[in-house]
Amino acid sequence: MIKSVCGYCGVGCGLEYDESKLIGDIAYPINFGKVCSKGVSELVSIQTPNRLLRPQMRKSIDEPLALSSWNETIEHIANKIKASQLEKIGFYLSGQLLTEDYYIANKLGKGFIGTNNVDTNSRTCMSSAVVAYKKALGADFVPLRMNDIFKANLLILVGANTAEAHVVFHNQIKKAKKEGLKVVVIDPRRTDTAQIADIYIPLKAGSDIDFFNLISKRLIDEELYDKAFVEQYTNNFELLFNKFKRLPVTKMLKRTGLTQQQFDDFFELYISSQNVITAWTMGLNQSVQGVDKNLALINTHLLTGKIFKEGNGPLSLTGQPNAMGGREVGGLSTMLAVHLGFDEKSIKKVATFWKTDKIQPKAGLTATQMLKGNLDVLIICHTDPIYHLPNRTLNERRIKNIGLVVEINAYENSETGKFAHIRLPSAPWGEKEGTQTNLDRTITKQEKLTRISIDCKPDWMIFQLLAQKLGFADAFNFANPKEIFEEYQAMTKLNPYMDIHKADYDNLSLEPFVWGENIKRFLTSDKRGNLFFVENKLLSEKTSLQYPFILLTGRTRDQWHSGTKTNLPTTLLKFKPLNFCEIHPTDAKEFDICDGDLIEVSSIRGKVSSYAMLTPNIREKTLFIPISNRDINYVTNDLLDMESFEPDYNHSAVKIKKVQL
Ligand SMILES: Nc1nc2c(c(=O)[nH]1)N[C@H]1C(S)=C(S)[C@@H](COP(=O)(O)OP(=O)(O)OC[C@H]3O[C@@H](n4cnc5c(=O)[nH]c(N)nc54)[C@H](O)[C@@H]3O)O[C@H]1N2
Ligand SMILES: Nc1nc2c(c(=O)[nH]1)N[C@H]1C(S)=C(S)[C@@H](COP(=O)(O)OP(=O)(O)OC[C@H]3O[C@@H](n4cnc5c(=O)[nH]c(N)nc54)[C@H](O)[C@@H]3O)O[C@H]1N2
Ligand code: SF4
Ligand SMILES: [Mo]
Repeated sequence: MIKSVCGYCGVGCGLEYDESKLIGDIAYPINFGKVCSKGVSELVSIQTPNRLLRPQMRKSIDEPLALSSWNETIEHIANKIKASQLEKIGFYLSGQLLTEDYYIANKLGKGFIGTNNVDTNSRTCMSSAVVAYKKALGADFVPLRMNDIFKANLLILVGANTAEAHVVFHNQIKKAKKEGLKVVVIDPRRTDTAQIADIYIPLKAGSDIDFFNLISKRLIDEELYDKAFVEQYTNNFELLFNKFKRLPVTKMLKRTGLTQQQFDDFFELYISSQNVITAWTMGLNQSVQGVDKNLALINTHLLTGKIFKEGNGPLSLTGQPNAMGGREVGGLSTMLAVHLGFDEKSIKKVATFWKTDKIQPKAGLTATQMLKGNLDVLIICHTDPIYHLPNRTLNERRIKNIGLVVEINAYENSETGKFAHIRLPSAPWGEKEGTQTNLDRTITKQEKLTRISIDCKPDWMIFQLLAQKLGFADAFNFANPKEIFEEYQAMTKLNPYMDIHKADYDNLSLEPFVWGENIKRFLTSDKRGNLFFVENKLLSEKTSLQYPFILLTGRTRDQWHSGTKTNLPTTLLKFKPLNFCEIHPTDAKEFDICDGDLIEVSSIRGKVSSYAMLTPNIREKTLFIPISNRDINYVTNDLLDMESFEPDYNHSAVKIKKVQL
């Protein structure tokens, strides 16, 4: 029997593999034997006909791909890199990579090639939370754990559909409810998650800042905030106090679409709850004001002092299995490594550790800027930017301007593959080993369960081959993931609060390691949390007579994003439909649309086909299409938050029409 962990979502459930069967690990401290449909079927996808099994190359994307050898292909990439200017080389990584893959790619890009254009799909996912945690708490640090819900009295889930996106955590919420936890769900859709809520708040999309400011204002006006905590541990209270005096309360409430009674009912529960956790995901992060939304939420915890205490705090629910590990290693172009930035002191520390003088002193391009960067070489690994970036038509045009597009993937049916000059086959979950950090700082280990298919290689090895070909063999001579992890562990010592060096690689699959458990204070230089005054600036795309609906996008329980692994003919999955458009019956009637009708939803940028799903569970003039519809991003807008550079996926103005058959 081999113990491993699931490689899908940020919960990070423990699995046991026995005689080719996967089951939940009862002894594992995160899931205690529970798993969801995706976890148990991890192995099914290894054996699909969609696997990418050999390196392939072509001169132009108009030609078919031809088989090539590893040596020839890696040499071709290395030559292109050598002939390029540093700022014209980019690495587009993924929160689904293992820590060791991430470490090598970051070390190669930022440390040895000398380009800081090393970023990840996490930019589209939780970069708003990263920036907000840093601004408010002083570091990108999740100050509580999932199991704190068993110590809390109230859990507020805002813009998070745990029933579909963090399934096993959702089961735990249900369990905690039996022990007295109250749950509030804030979402423009009455989701499956909302079905378990004590109070469901049908907020209008895009009005979360108003909602959290209403809470903070009321706390201040009625002197219900924690004065001693605010005085001793926070900055900027005076500013907040003065600004809040002039807030247009009636207008704000109107923007949320809630009645005074709805807000008052919530506030009564809120203020009578001793221990409060607020958890959020894409409903807040993916926004042109994603950082501000996070800050408005964190303000409520700083004002009430409900942070760094058992059962309290702002809990960002990271989506991908190792987005956290990526953040720690330095997988974002806006940081260097181990949470260090591009200041002179940090660069010196990292350069000395890596024994290099190539590190550039400024942040690189973000994932959301990479395709328009006129790059010579873009290496894309474990992610599908053409599928996932907003305003797809534009991206399809832009990617064609890149001299060499290299895609490293374990499956051949991605959307980006259509634009790649080189495709390299990697070994997926089950064929490789390495570590990942789940959403609450728990470092776990995936184990190799079967042999590697034909010509595939683990991602770290592909980056190492390239590094060696580029002449950096001395710095890239790792024999296995354990050696990489141990070098990374030594590196974490450069950052005093990172105690990852205490973990034991060999023991991780039996006993995961939780880093940062002793951090019970703000990590700012003055050890105080920062309050920020933020306002809803209404910067998202606005509806009009021509485009009268707001389109929301998000997850379905049994599908993993583009579905290269989960949307398979042979799969055990697909319990839930994958292409539907939730629409309120009143709106459907206006457009003469019946349940199941084929419809077309379009924005000024493009269109997508879907099937109408009539439901009173969505607000009027709001639509929802899941991202299991691969064409979704032809429609979405490409506005970005100017601090986190995260897209505004949930607020596109669209129109709808029935397709006449
Ligand atoms: N089954 C499955 N699970 C997954 C994934 C998957 O592909 N499939 N992906 C993983 C990843 S990478 C991520 S990031 C997470 C995402 O996890 P979640 O963010 O929980 O999932 P989503 O469905 O994207 O969106 C959450 C909710 O935000 C709501 N929302 C939209 N706009 C607003 C708004 O303005 N305000 C508020 N309050 N709510 C709003 C939507 O209606 C939706 O119900 O899921 C992870 N888990
Ligand atoms: N409209 C809209 N767009 C969104 C979102 C949204 O909510 N709405 N959410 C955004 C978010 S939060 C996210 S995280 C992104 C997700 O977007 P993507 O990261 O593009 O989605 P995936 O389908 O998970 O892509 C992972 C790729 O890795 C490949 N792969 C699987 N295993 C391996 C392996 O071991 N090695 C390698 N090299 N490749 C492998 C898979 O075949 C797949 O092509 O989408 C973003 N885009
Ligand atoms: S909840 Fe997440 S980590 Fe757990 S089995 Fe499901 S997909 Fe895997
Ligand atoms: Mo994500």
